Amino acid sequence: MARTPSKKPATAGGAPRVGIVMGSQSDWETMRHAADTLKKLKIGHEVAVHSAHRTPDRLADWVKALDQGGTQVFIAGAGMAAALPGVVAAMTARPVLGVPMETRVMGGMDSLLSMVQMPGGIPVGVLAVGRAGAVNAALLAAAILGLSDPAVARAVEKFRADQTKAVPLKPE
Ligand code: RP5
Repeated sequence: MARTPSKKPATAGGAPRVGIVMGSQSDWETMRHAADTLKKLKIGHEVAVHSAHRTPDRLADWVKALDQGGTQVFIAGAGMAAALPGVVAAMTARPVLGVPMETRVMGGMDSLLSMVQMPGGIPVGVLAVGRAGAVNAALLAAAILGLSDPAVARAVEKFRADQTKAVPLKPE
């Protein structure tokens, strides 16, 4: 699993502040936008591929290690049956944000509905299907961290202000 360098310190336990996991290498094209957004905000994070179905034991070891190390938010991207975020949420009480992947058969509606239909008691915050969801999962993770870290809150505010400035008045 690749650790992404960041100027922000890791947690006291040495774990990254945000853990990003995806069910397959094929999800990376979408999930890289979550990692890129955290990088822009200088938030330490770790990226990994673990599948709820294909590598359940490896997934459990990863979630437990990060949870015990103090990782504050998890982002999980998956498609089709899309059990990954729910399984992560079953193993940690930290906030879990889910990103449904676009799929060939149902355009991502399958991933979205699978992900959002969690039984009461084990919440997953589900974002939009695809790239917008990946970006927003990172921004929401940053907003959560920003509640107790003013530097992260300022970084989120700057991101938003820069985004506003970049919207042209007329189409170019
Ligand atoms: C899910 O199945 C993954 O999250 C991925 O979106 C989907 C298809 O996986 P691959 O067959 O492309 O590996 O578990």
